[in-house]
Amino acid sequence: MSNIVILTGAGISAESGIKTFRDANGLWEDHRIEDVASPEGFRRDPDTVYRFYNMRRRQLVSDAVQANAAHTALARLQKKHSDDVTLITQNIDDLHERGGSQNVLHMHGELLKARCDACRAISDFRDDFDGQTNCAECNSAGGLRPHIVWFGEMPLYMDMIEEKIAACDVFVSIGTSGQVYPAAGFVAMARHFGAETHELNLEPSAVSHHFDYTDYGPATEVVPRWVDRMLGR
Ligand code: BJW
Repeated sequence: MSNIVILTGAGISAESGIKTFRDANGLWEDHRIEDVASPEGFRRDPDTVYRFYNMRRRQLVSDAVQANAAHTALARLQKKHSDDVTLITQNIDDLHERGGSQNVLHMHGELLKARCDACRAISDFRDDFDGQTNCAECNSAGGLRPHIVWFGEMPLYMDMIEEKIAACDVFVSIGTSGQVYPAAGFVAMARHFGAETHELNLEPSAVSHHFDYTDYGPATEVVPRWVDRMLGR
């Protein structure tokens, strides 16, 4: 029996052409990420926040962005491993799904979805939207916001995530800097419950001391290698 929990971050999508937060120096057009990715920032300047996510959505749906060998390797592990494989991502892109993974837990939300503050409905959106766009469910305008977990908001699926981490034998963290909580605390939780812990990243993360096994390099190299190892166990 070997249940695996995988946590991914921006580094797994870097070689697909999506900039990580650290690559961007935590800045977007001179705005701090905390300012565009927070409820306060949205209240202060909604147009800038809609523009920020519209620009990123356009990039994501363009032909320039495709799943890479790290995404497809994890989908292969999910298909071939005999026990439970839970895939948690902090990423708001859909590259795990495009790489063939199913049941991905997007703990920080999804760029291709919008949420209506008036009726709470969550709907698919591949095009731009803003404060004037009507909700497809209740038809009211002005209530749509990106379906994203901003700073200070509660990440999604936390009950299920904690349950899976408590029951896993192997916890692996891939392409995340370990600077944003609660995700950065998952490794300590997994260790506490007795799991073996693995880190795959370009460089040691802020929480690298919690890992039993580490492999540093580009995700498209280290992830397929790690998947082969897990399947060969
Ligand atoms: C490669 C690579 C390649 C590059 N191959 N690797 C003080 C102390 C502790 C906590 C707090 C605090 N003050 C506030 C908090 C809480 C706050 C927080 O953690 N803040 C920190 C900044 C200090 N967290 C929250 O507010 C969260 N909510 C919360 O805590 O609710 C209360 C709660 C309590 C108890 C339980 C549960 C909840 C919400 C966090 C929301 C984060 N949202 C964002 C933006 C929205 C999405 C978006 O617009 O895209 O999510 S922030 C941003 O950071 C984004 C990411 O998902 C997240 C993590 O970033 P990630 O993925 O690690 O990216 P990078 O860029 O940091 O790192 C990339 C890594 O890849 C690097 O290591 C590279 O080396 C590597 N890499 N190329 C492999 N080719």
